[in-house]
Amino acid sequence: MARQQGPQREAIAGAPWPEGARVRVRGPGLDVAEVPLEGPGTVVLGPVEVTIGERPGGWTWSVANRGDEAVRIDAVAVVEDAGAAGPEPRLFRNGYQSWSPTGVVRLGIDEDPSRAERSSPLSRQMHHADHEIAEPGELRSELVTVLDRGEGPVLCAGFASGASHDGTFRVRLDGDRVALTTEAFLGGARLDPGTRRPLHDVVRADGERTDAPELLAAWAGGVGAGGGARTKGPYTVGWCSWYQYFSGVTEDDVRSNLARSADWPFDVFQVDDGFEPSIGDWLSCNDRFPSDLATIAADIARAGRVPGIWLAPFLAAPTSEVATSHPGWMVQHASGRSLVGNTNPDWGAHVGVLDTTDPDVLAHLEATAAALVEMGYPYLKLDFTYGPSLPGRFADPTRTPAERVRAGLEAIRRGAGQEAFLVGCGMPLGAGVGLVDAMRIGPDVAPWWRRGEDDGLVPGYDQSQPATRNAWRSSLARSFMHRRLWLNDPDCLLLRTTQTRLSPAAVEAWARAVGMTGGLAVVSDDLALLGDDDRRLLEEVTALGRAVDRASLSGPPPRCDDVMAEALPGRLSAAGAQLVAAPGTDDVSARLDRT
Ligand code: 9PG
Repeated sequence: MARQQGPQREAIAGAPWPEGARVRVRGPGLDVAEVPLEGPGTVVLGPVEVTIGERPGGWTWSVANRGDEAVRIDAVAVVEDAGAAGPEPRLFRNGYQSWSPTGVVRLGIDEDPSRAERSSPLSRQMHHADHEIAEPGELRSELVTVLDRGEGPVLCAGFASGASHDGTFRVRLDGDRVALTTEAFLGGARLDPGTRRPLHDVVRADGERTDAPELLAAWAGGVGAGGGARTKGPYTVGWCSWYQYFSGVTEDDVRSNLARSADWPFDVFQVDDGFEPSIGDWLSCNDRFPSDLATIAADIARAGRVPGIWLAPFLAAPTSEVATSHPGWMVQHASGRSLVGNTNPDWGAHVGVLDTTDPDVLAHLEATAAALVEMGYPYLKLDFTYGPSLPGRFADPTRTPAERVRAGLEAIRRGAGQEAFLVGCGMPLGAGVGLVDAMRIGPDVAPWWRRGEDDGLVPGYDQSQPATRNAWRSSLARSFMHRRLWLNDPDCLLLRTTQTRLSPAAVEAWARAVGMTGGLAVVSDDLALLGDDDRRLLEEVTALGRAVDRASLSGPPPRCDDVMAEALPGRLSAAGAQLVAAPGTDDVSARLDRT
């Protein structure tokens, strides 16, 4: 039975409570119909009560359990008619984590990647808050969206935070109307009798079509300010081992590059995946690294660089020291088998996930981060951090996926200390705000623009795969996040013109794009392959990067001018310059114009 109370419908400054809106809850055994709500107030949905309040330009909300038994909540949602559809309706799709497909999508034409034939459960779990397959015709955006109905003003809608739960916007055409669902995603978190869970506010703003980048930047500014975003770290130039040596990296590779780096302007020197004896065991090395981690850090520091190291803190291989000594720390899947956090042949196939709701696991993460900093690594690249968001049996079933990720990150921050520089990667974006200093905002670059033979390898999710074209797409589309939520990390520069399938034009175009983001500028080449021209290109794009970064501190972040027009955008404006690029299927070229 529906009950309505509270004030009558009132216009909220900037955006009234959506007329005709309905409230919905989902969860196991929660088989209750949607309930209309005329304005701020409380509605009852079976054992659950949802209370909506006003806030300028949006609403506040909470969910409570009025019953005598615990309930599990998958999602609480507001469903509304978002107006008439005009020609070519579309939305800005923000992917769930660093690598997830991001960019404008067209209603009635594009499909949610989960709907691809043979899309894998792991892909769906990695790349969305909700791993269920989307409804036909439904497009999703996580945390924030801009909806262009095809006529009239555009609507920017976002969650004010992603710290305690995820937020998903679901949009579809309903005849000649646009239907919008704003969903607080709790992932089956248990709500005990008599308890209430506050949900993150929803904030909305209308604007002209051409205002989309400014609306996104304003949303990010608000979320960052409200979430204590770490936005004051230094502009950073560095070197990283991954995109030259991949998992086969040796200590010799690191040392030979360090020896050649005297003329290079690197602040940070970062060892990536490949040093560890096993995924999960981060404090020692495999036999390709005869020295210990502390010795390598000391030698990097002696060369005048900040030592950096990669880890996937929430994952553990079944044969790792951590998993074999603490089998109870590994998350089980509902089937009773180990939850699979990733499948990677370099890691001995399947790796599991640590239970970040277990206080012993959190103590272990804190101690691991503290030990790495103590060994001399104040720069930590935290990868595959979506792990604890996957659905499984966790020790504390009251925690949402976002809270599970965040608890792990908080433990790492406690251990690493406030001075450490943490880079998020494979990270659900909302969970990282206030904890990471920099965030990978796109998929991996690669020594190719697009690798045709990869198409269809990961059905539905080709855009998340390593390819410079994929990094390009997301890094331009998410440029507005820079120095609002963290420092953007668009992924590495690849400057070499041998041992690569990137054309010289593509090498230069990507380097300029990285510069125009104002974000981290990390080179990932064997320095023996590079010459004076390559160093001049790095100097050119880091000078540009510093100028863009400085402008983003005192003014707006870089503006992706065609973010709502092009699925693969090519325009980025900042600090009196504009990147004008022609990103194509097989190659890219770009020039810089003064504006
Ligand atoms: C190390 C690498 C590098 C790189 C990271 C990350 O979807 N995938 O299976 C997938 C695997 C690896 C990957 C991204 C996605 O790369 O982004 O910079 O650190 O791990 O293994």
